[in-house]
Amino acid sequence: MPLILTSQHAAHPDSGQVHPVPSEITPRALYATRRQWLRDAVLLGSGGLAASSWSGALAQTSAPVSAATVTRPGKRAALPAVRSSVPGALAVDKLTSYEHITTYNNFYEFGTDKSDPAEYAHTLRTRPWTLSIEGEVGRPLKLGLDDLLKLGAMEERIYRLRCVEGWSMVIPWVGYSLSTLLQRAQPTSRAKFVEFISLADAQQMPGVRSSVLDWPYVEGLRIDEAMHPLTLMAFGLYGEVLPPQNGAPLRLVVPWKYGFKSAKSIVTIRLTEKPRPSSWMLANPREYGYYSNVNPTVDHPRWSQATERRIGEGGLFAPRKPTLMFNGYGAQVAQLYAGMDLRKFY
Ligand SMILES: Nc1nc2c(c(=O)[nH]1)N[C@H]1C(S)=C(S)[C@@H](COP(=O)(O)O)O[C@H]1N2
Ligand SMILES: [Mo]
Repeated sequence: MPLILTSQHAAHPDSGQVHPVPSEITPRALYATRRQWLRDAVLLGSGGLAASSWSGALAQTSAPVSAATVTRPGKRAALPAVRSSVPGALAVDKLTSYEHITTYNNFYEFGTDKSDPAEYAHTLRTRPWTLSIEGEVGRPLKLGLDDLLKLGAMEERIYRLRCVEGWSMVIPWVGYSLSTLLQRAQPTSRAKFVEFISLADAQQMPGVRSSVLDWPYVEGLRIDEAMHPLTLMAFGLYGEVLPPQNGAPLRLVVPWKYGFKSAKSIVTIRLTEKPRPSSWMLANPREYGYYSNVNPTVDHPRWSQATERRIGEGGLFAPRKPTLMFNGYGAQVAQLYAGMDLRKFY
């Protein structure tokens, strides 16, 4: 039943409403269904079904169940969302647990151990927060967090995340397409690339005092990659606002690229005519490229990329999963790279 839920407001991404708004043209029956589903989601969400019931629920229904229904009970502010209708946005893989997603992190601004962000990121102040959209835009913007939260209809997206280090997770994000945000700033015809710059404040981020990377953390996409509907501006996960260790209050998620492309705690988005090298390219150009599309046939200089370890599924000796080209999103994104040698343009 709920599959039709988001198609309508996907057509109105700038409705300015966090909650979906019924359009006048929605047939009454569909609208009723939509409202009922939202009520169910809210009820189940506050009831706090355990994440482990996810696979069971999947087995019983033909359509994937909203992760809003597996929201953790009130640990952080709820961020209501409807399931995305963007093709490929709802992976049916078993969800990684909230515990794993929020305790096994890469966020070097808080240290380089996987457990450092969960331990230290509580010092991140996420309010007030201002995002600046600048560069090759007709309308430069400075947006506060409350404006950002209202700017697009919140969708749930279930994405695989593949880290270049060879592990992966399945994360139910909440957010809206980055294109919704970029369109607001009216990119000029010279806007060919988009740069994402994370906060770098040594007062709040102890890792910024180390020279492991050149701060601030900078990542980039080609404009067509940035405008692709799968490219997500995420504000939450598991139906709640992002915890700091996952990049609160807003972070990028580009599911077909290695995880490091998905910059956390973003303060500036700059549209440019020329690409700027990312922090990882500057740190080690031999190991990290600009595109960094997930590609099982192109090995990292120090390890194979053919397989991955799904965090939380079995111990160290559990069989590794084969890594999929474009992390399994090829049907949606392969055409962005038509004619390019993906071994060369890593
Ligand atoms: N600012 C910033 N963004 C970052 C990182 C980082 O160290 N700093 N690490 C990246 C890497 S390597 C990965 S795999 C993902 C991890 O996201 P997660 O901790 O939410 O799973 O964030 C990416 N974004
Ligand atoms: Mo990563």
